[in-house]
Amino acid sequence: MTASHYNSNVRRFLLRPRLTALAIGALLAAASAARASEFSDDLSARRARVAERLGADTVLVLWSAPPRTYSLDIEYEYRQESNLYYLTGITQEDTILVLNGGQDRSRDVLFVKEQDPAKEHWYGRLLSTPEASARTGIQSVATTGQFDRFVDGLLSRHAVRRVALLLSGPDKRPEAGSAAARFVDRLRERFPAAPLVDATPILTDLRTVKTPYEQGLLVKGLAISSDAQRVGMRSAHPGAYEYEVKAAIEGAYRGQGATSWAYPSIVGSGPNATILHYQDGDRRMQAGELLLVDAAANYQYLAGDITRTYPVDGRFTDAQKAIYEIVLRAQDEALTVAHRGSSLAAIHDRTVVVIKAGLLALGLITDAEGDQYKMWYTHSSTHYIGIDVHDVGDRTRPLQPGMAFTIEPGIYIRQDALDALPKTPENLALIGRISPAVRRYLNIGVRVEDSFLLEDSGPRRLSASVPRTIAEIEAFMGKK
Ligand SMILES: [Mn+2]
Repeated sequence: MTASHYNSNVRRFLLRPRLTALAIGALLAAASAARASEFSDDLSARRARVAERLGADTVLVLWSAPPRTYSLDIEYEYRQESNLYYLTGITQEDTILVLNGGQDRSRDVLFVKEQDPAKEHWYGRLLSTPEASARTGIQSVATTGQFDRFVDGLLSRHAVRRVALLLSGPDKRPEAGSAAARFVDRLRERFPAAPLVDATPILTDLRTVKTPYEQGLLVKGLAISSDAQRVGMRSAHPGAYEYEVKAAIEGAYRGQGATSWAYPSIVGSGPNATILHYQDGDRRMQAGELLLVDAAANYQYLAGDITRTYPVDGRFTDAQKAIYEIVLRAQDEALTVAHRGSSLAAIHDRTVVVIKAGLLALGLITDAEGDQYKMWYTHSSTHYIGIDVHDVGDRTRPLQPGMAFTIEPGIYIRQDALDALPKTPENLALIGRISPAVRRYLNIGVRVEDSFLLEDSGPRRLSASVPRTIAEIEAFMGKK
């Protein structure tokens, strides 16, 4: 073996791992670019729409949500700020987006946390700047440490006359103590007159109509949530604990790739079904009771929302049926007005008409004209869904295809509702008249909720596979 052989062998040996690593790196980059492309295209289109609304003289700056401490050195699961996620798809903390109004997208910059092998050993991988660029479709990506210097340059440019931020409260300020608030203080030092604009209405407006990409995720996420609701229905039986049903449902989400709930699961049996946001989950359910389950998954930052109420032993009692049928009818009738041009407010109003008539017929109210029904129907019956489960959007805005919302009427018969009434002569007379009915339906809580996507052909029930009518529920639970 000659020296040159030796050298070339060593070179090959030394080079091979490097080439292999490069080749793998190239493959990973290509694979992630391919996976991300549909998403990054959609993100790019979202940013273009926001930029158009901002106008060419305005620059938008958005910050990631701060991490929240659970206790001592443990943090809550990180949740990205919804608007930043909407425009970047980035779920890391310490992320900042600078979006320029108008047509020119080349000056947009994303700032991400600098990679750090020591921290990544403890807390997981951070995106490299090329990865962040591929994921978001933003050409210029820098590290967060470079943001301050970038801002100095940005603000010295004459072309930027207005700065758009997420502002809130009556005096339209960034959240106190936030990175945005510190930014505004700095801005004010140098440019006391720089006008601040609230970007919230633009983002709210755009987020209200889901993009085709978001619609696909909603459909998929609701399929997972629907399956989980059916799993929950199968796991309920007399003697089971509420937490068993909760665990079965949340296990089903995670087993199908939804990383978490969209909101903390509500699993309430018997009297707990009348507690709107019941959290404990430690009660043992009994035959003859209803179980109310309000639970859905967060799937890739899109939230579903489903509620079913069903008898623990699989058979509704007559009293339970009477209440259930009113709630079901309210949802069915509300759906008939959930069409293009209608509004969430109109959907809710229709549920009120049906529930008032039903409560009057059962003797639970004496007057369907006024607000007596609010003793038993204590919440709004519809909200938008999206990145947030109670998603942003104007409730009076005319519905159009691409909007997603719930319809969720409910009736909850609680002694507390009567006890809390001021003891006026009118109220005492009312209590006297409705007491027999209240005793008959006491502690029954029923809510029926589905998630809908408005399509060209009308509202599509994304949670249609979860048994809903009395006959469907009894049949499902009879052969589970
Ligand atoms: Mn809801």
